[in-house]
Amino acid sequence: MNRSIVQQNLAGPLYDAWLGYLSGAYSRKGATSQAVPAWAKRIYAIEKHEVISTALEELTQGLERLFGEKPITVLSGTDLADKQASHDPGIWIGTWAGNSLLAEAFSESERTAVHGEGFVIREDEELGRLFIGAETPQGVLYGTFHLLRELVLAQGSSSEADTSPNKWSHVIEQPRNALRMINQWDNVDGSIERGYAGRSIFYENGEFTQDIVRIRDYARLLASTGINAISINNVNVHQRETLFLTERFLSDVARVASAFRAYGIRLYLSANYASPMEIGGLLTADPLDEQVREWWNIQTAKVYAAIPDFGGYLIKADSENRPGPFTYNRDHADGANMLAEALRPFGGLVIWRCFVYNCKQDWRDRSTDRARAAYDHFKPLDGRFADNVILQIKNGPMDFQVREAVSPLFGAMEKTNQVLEFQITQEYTGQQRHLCYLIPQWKEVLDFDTYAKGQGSEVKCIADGSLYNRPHSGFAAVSNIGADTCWTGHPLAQANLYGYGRLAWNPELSSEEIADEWVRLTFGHDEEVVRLISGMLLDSLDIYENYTAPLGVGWMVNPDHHYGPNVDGYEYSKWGTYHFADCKGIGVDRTVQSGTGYTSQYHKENAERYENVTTCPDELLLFFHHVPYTHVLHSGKTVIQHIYDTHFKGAEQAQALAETWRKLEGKVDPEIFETVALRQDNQAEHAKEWRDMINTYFYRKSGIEDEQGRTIY
Ligand code: GCV
Repeated sequence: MNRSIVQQNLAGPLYDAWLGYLSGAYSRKGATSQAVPAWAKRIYAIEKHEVISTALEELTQGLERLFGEKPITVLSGTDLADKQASHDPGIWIGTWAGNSLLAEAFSESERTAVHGEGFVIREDEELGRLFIGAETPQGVLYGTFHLLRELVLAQGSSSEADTSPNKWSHVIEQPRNALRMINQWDNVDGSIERGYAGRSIFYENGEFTQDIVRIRDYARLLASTGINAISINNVNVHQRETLFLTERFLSDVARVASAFRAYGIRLYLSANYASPMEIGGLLTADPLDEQVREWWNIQTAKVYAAIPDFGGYLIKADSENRPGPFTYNRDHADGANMLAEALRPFGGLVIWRCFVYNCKQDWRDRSTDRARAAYDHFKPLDGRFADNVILQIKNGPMDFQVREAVSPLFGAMEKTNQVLEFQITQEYTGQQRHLCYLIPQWKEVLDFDTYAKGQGSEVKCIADGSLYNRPHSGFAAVSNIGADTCWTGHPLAQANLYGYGRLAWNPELSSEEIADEWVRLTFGHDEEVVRLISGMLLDSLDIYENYTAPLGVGWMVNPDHHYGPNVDGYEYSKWGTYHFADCKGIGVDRTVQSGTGYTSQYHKENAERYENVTTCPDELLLFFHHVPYTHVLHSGKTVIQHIYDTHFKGAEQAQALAETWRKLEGKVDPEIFETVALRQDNQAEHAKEWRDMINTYFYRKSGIEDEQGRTIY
């Protein structure tokens, strides 16, 4: 192995993220020194497959970093036969089909317990051998990353169970979700829509970047958490990116695809629905027009000629001024099925976004409700989509607010493939200048019971396809990375990227487990460091919610860039995002009885709970109801007092976060320390701005004094 895995000029704790394998002086702190296991000295990998070679490279480098000794690798079948005969210790990696020893090392029941990208690890203690086996090379790679992660975590454990060799006697892992996807919102000019971590690592000045090493390093980070798919350009496909499907750019796309392929990740492109007109010279993009259909068939075949394992198209149509089938009086099933037909011969997928709403609403019109839009558009189409179409549904019906209801489309379409869309990039949650660990928010969505097939019909069972036994399903999320050395602007925002991948693999992991893993992998095992950073992460979402828009009403941000408080920023705009505050009360009436009727989009149990102001949960009260400021919450406080209290508290908590971080000086890498310290100080200052603007606004509107007489302007 003569190639180092990571980009050398950037390598360091910020860049290595959670894959540093405790290489730095700071992250070594608290690690127990482990005896080098007998098997860690030699790796057998006889199969010739790119992804197995990647697994081998990762394992070699990881074990060397962990134990200070570079393992010997045995690649050829002949060597292997000798070594097997001599019963040397070592790690065997490979697939059942490609390596007979691996097939023998596992029982039939173990082999049938995993399929596709799952893996089994088994140790033969007596012979000092460890086997990582899977049905596919991807499974082998995930097993390899699992082993490395667990070895690092074991260094922080004092429990014998964790460090004893028996730990490896039997590990079986199977990803819960088939599609575990990342969406880049990168533009070919090098900018990133809603990106807060520098410029794009994919593009600069209208061309693909030449720096394939950085892209490979990104693939590596993603694969280590289990990600298996990526779309590499913004869903808002502009003129030049429309050309990605053509000869002009296809060889560049293919180059990027091969960097991801080495890590078992399939590449997708966001495509412009109007491509047949914009680049095909046709006069229409009508999905039922024969010429249009033929154009997509031919163009798609060209894409597959360049990238045989191309994943498919991600489509944003009839949304926020993007073209779509509505122009031709066709519906979204017509549009999606046309693309499905073009992709089907190659096994490709259409991932069709449900973020479709009227973005030119009249703010005076209180009957139109943006929250209703996705369900109203797509529910009637259930059963009409081709089997290689997947609908991509945002977690909430509005747009990635810190708090909003769960989209009622989950559980509404039993005959349609669906993936759940999260936003890792912190558009509305502090833009990676504020700390906001999003895993607890995502967990709430995943655990939300839709009651679609009675109790126990949680969103996670719809996302993984099990509730309706769908052939395609999974997770997608908007990436939070850019060309910053630390990838994510705020170094602690790496935890969101890591956590997304881990949750997509296993939605049963808790926020606490994920935080603990990430902190230990990134910062080492000093118990004080682990306690303080995990605590900061786990408190951060509530803190952010406390000082921003109250009780689920959302928005209250500056238009366009969406950073910072502006209570009426969107109140008289066309975007359909209103709070309706006046001198008497606030909130959006989405009830059937007196409002927009949105509550009826849920199954009975949730519909009734949200419809009734007395059973509606406090945290979503203003999302569902318009109430007076004097309305008393379940907490016993009035709405106005809740607003004052949470905003004073949130600003204090943000200050406390900054102070907690300061305690880590000298205990974490100095560069990380300084970068985070600066951001936490800014967050503390900015939280005061939020506090004062929100409190002052509602004090002036309502004329109601704070019970505690604190300063409001
Ligand atoms: C890529 C929100 C964002 C847009 C984004 C859009 C979407 O409206 O502000 O930047 O566009 O969501 O998800 O398509």
